[in-house]
Amino acid sequence: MNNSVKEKIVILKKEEILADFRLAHLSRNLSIIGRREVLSGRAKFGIFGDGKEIIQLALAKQFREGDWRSGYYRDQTWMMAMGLYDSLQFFHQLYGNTDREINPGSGGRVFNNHFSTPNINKDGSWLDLTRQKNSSSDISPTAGQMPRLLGLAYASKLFRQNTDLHKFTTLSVKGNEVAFGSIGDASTSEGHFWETINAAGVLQVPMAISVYDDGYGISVPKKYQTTKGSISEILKGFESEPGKPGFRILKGKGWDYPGLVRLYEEGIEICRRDHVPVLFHIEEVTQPLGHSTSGSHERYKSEERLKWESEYDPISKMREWILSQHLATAEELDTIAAEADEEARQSRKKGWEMFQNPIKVERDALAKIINDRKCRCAEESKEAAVDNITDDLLKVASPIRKDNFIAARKILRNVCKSCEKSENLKEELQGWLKRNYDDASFSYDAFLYNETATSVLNVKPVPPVYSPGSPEVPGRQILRDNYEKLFTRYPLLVTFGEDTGNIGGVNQSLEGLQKKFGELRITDTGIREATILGQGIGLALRGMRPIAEIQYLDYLMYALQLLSDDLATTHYRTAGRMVAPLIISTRGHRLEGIWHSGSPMSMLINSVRGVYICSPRDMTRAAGFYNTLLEGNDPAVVIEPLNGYRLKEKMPDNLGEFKIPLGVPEIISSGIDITLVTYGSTVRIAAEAVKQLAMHDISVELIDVQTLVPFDRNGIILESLKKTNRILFLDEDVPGGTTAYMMQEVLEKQGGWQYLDSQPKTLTGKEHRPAYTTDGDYFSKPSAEDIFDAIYGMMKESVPGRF
Ligand SMILES: Cc1ncc(C[n+]2csc(CCOP(=O)(O)OP(=O)(O)O)c2C)c(N)n1
Ligand SMILES: [Mg+2]
Repeated sequence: MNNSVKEKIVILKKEEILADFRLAHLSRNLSIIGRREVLSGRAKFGIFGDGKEIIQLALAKQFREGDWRSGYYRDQTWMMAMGLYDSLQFFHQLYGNTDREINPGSGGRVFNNHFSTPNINKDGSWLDLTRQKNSSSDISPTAGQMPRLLGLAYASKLFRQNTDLHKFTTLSVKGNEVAFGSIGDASTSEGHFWETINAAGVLQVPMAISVYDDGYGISVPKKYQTTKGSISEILKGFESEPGKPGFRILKGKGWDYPGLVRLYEEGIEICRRDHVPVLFHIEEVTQPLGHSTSGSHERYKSEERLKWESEYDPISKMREWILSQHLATAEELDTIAAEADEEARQSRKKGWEMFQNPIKVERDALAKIINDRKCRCAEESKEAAVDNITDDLLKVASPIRKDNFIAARKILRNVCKSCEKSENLKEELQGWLKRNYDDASFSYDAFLYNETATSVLNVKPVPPVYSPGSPEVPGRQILRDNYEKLFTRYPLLVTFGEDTGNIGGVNQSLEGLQKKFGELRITDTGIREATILGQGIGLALRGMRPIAEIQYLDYLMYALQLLSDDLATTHYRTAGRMVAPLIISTRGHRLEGIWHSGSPMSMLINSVRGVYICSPRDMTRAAGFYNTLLEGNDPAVVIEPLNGYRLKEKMPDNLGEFKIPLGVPEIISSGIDITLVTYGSTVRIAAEAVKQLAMHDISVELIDVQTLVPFDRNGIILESLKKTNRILFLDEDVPGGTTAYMMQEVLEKQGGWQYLDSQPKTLTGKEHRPAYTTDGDYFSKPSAEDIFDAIYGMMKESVPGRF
């Protein structure tokens, strides 16, 4: 140990050391009590930070206001040491308390030890992120925190190196913020870890990642996880060398309090100052309570290992060290530990009461309605049922809301129809149900999308404007010239992806813009879709306006897991306290061959609810969506139609200003015989078919839905169906895919079934992906002839005399 640091700790920070000792004890006790709460049935599941306490005390000392965390479920001590979490909140999380005022990280939406801090106020405006310690919102999939961590760190690089951003003083102080990450040893086996490490080395960002190496991933030991059994050993090739920037790799021991304090002080200073990524490999870490409440580690750890873990328990080791340094007596430490234990016990009691009381109030209000009822039903069996259900409910010792609702709904079924007075009871019960359902809906359903004034759904539409001389240009030029306006208007806007920078995109939609706006704004990346997405998420959380480019829709699958698990749930899982307004720009639908012609839209819409899905039919519409999205704070995917870059469109006069609203279909051609509903590239093919059908006296109303999520917010398709009474849903997805989704929206949700005179139909791509060449496309995806035949057939069936 370095003497000066030792002295600094011993002489300057005695109180701090003892406070750390107290916190370590408190945290450990919370873990112990938390586990008990699950085993006794009061809480559902628990995963805790035992064994990792000391590392996190050292980590927290280096974490400043403005810094960011992207970690995992072991970080309770760290969060407490930063003042972002306390013993009472520990129990709110454990019981799943849905009150977001007292359980602010998630409002009970994720299980315990998944943390977050808000980045917006309740009105949707941005918080001053430089005046708070920030934690992004944790997710359970192992290593899922890594790609986002890259983005959080990358933001610092942009805020430092792009001096135009220095004025955004509530987002960053010239990029001096470190992005801290944590991960377990076993999770370093995941692809996300490696992709992130490589990208961080390439980008040279202030990312400080700690690997807590406790030797196991649940029951599976390191020898099955990591080559040579050591992550720092195999990462050696990533280490910086003179003239070859890479990583700084530091090693520490999970029980060595003074050593860890010094290690983090040294490592974070370099990381912050030089923007070098640093990896802390913390070995000799224990897990005294086992992985989680779902099992016990005695089943898979050897006697020797268990013995070693008990000897090297970090809190015992810290205690030994404090005593050896004569910083406190054994009695003093016992008193501190006892105090911490008492706090944990009191918090459990209080947390449980705070969880149970509102449920009991809700239950008692129900019981009062029943007990005060005036009517007594003549049907004795019903009368008895009402009483029995109520009695049973009151007997439940630790009720949850579900118990209350089951009882209320069953009682309602037994309210006698014949008894006039019973109407009162019925009304009162229905009132109780409505009130509490509204409340439950806020607790469990709200905030899938931004509901504040900054929702993109509030952005005022502006149509594209044309003048007589407006030229016809290839679609890509509209995107390019529109981007030019956007990059001028929004200094926080950046875009990055494969081939995005130097050549201006594979389809030249950013041609020449890197030269004009610089490499920090229009940037090439490696081939790494998952971390391109993570880079975007991290930037968006920090208040930047990223457009992450995924080169082709088919390759979005590499990023789909994070799109679904992380981005799509960010707002929801933070109970509306965090936004990540990331725009993902990709291109899809028709081209040639299995991996470039895909249109897996149902895969997308079904896995990323929480992210808007725009499917423009041309580049004017695509540009219009970017213009709209940049005015709001929601994440969205925009799928540019791959075959549209060279097709000519009229250049709007008001580039950068026209805004296409989300969820508002456009009627492309009006007609009276049948409604044809589609989106994206098939709009053009459908328009061709509509012309051909007109020559055979069939009048088709062609509707482009424009965005799949949200879908037709004003019921435009329903109005069309009321007129035509026939409908065909068309796309390039698989049978039963997005056409089935659109059909459900129109027939079931909008109530369109009432207006049908013919069987509603779908026309889709085949189940397989199209074979290579134009003929592959023709025989696998709907053509104008297929559409013609489908509609002609429907018309003939319903009006045989006419055809
Ligand atoms: C993608 C994914 N696969 C599997 C799991 C189940 N799982 C949860 S924790 C865990 C082990 C993680 O071990 P490690 O990274 O060493 O962290 P530790 O729990 O030991 O701190 C596993 C396999 C998961 N959450 N996510
Ligand atoms: Mg582990």
